[in-house]
Amino acid sequence: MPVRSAAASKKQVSLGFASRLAFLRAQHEALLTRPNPLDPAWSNGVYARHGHPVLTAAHTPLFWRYDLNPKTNPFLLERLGINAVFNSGALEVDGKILLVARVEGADRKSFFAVAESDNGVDNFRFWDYPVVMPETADPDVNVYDLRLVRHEDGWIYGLFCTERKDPKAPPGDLSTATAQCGIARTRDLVKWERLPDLKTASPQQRNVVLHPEFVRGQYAFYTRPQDDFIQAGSGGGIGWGLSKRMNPAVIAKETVIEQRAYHTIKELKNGEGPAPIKTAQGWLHLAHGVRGCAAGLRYVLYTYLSDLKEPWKVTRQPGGYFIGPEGEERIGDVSNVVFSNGWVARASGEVLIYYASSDTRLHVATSSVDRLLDYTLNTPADAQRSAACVQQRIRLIRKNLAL
Ligand code: M1P
Repeated sequence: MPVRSAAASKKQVSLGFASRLAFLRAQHEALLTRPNPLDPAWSNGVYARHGHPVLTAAHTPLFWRYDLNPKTNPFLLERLGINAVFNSGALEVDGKILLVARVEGADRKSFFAVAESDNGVDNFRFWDYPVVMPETADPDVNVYDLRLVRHEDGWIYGLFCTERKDPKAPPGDLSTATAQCGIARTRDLVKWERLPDLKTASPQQRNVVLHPEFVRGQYAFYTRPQDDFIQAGSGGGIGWGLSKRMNPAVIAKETVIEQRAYHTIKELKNGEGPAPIKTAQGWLHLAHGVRGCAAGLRYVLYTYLSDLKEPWKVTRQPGGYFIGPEGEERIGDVSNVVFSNGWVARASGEVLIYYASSDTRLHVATSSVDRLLDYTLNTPADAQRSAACVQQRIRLIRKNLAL
């Protein structure tokens, strides 16, 4: 339709802007307030899956993405897109669940942002501003996968991966990077104090997690030494180390306590998830295991238990995976991946397990400490060989058929 005057044109534009904004706001609000019931089709008894993701790119506030001023953005275009919201640290604060999510911009850079919910399964809303994470003298190029830990020293720590271009990369190689463990602490998740990066002898580190209690009077860390940026290489496995202080944190001796193993779910890599939960039976751990297949890397989650007094001693480990990608979880930026760096054990015994799928979105599964312990203590260990697995299953079948 021809525009008859400048005034009419202006009116049309502003009308278009207002109605589009109203539409976007209504759509956003509907997403944020959508209930997240249990998935009725899921029934392994170990945990319940909730049907919808708890956070996605679309959950981020409109005012993070759009310039909402009709004068400077008359078409109401997205100015700073968000690509994904996934791997998230988690903490209960005054009865609310706070997640510190990995938010990845359309420009591939990740940052951290806090989202809050009263019940931990739906109605998550991001705080107005993302986390302003201070940098060290050697600025991070990318930060991600923050593990939140309320340590017995009184601080809330955030340990995360800090990634920088490898200074030793040959000219023209724009992908070789180094990963190390960044450390910051806070009292309120708003103001963060950055501490020096963790020092270990390993050339690279990812998935480093702070143990919530002092061990032998020292800060204790789960590490994941690796030879290069992607490959765990000759070593790998979940490591353990102590440091006298956090500023700076230095691990002189790193020991692998949870090994990778041939033809298992953790053949290529593994890594600690969130900080372990203290139970009467020992420390309950959630970790991820990675294997290679024709489709690339497959990431699944598994649990294990370690000794209460000597948390570096693994006491029990069920065979197989605990959570694997299902349905739409299988597809995303990095498909066939589930990853977790946050869970919350509530006073009621309920456990909220936050896991991301395919580096794209964040989900919640609910369980309880009792169920997770039952699963971890009573699921048979990996029998290592097909014939032994058949015998393992025959024992279960015989028991059941004799009932
Ligand atoms: O893409 C899958 C995951 O890959 C890395 O984990 P890991 O070091 O164990 O291989 C991380 O980049 C993680 O963020 C990502 O989800």
